[in-house]
Amino acid sequence: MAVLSKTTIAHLAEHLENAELQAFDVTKITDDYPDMDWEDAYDIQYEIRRRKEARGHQTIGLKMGLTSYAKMKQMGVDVPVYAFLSDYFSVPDGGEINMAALIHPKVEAEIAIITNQPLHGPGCTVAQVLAATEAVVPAVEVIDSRYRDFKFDLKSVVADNASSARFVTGGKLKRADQVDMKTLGVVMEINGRVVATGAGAAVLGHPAASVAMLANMLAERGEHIPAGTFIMTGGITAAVEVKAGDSVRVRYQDLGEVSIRFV
Ligand code: OOG
Ligand code: MG
Repeated sequence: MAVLSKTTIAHLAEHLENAELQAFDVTKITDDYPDMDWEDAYDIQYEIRRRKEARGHQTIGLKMGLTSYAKMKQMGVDVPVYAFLSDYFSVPDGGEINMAALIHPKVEAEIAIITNQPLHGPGCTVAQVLAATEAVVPAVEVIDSRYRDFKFDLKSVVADNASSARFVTGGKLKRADQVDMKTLGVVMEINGRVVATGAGAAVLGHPAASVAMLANMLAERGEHIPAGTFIMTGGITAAVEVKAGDSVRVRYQDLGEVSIRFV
């Protein structure tokens, strides 16, 4: 049951997208709309997606967020969320990210998958996700909440496309039966110093559980995960702040490494 009017949804989508595109921070929207509900929050996110697609941007994937205990604890929340990835979020491996286009970016080490069959909820399971996994891919996400000081509640962050800003994939691609996503280790380094470590199990016990949850959450809106979808399963460790000049490298067990530099 949505609470906000269509006009308010459109206004808030424009407000948050402007903050993203012009790189300025805003106060969290629940301060002004304390009664907004989950459906409103996703309606705003879908309206931002519609605006980008109307301008010719393709939606090239989906992501889950707040799927690890480290992330939930860092952000003070307890339920995962999902969001979309637009074509211009993608940065090549080894590439540069311009700090001027972002507000206060942080980096996250993630495991991504690409599906080869549609996944429908409710009731989607880890086994179904594994059977529908074409490839497991290493990914680094750059999140950049549009909210001041990265402070938000869940509805505000859902509306803000779960802080999505940039992402990088690289390394090696493996089939689902060639890697154990649960024990797969990751090591994040900034300027050669290890800043975070973890394993796939940090993400809801198994990264595939994150994809199953995505299918089940999408079902609430009458949607599913189409075959061929690229999905980032969520940060394994807490997100790490970066500044201009930082080189970020994440090494993945069996999957090679991904790197980016902030300028
Ligand atoms: C929300 C986005 C979280 C993840 O991987 O957990 C996310 C945030 O923490 O700003 O992308
Ligand atoms: Mg993430």
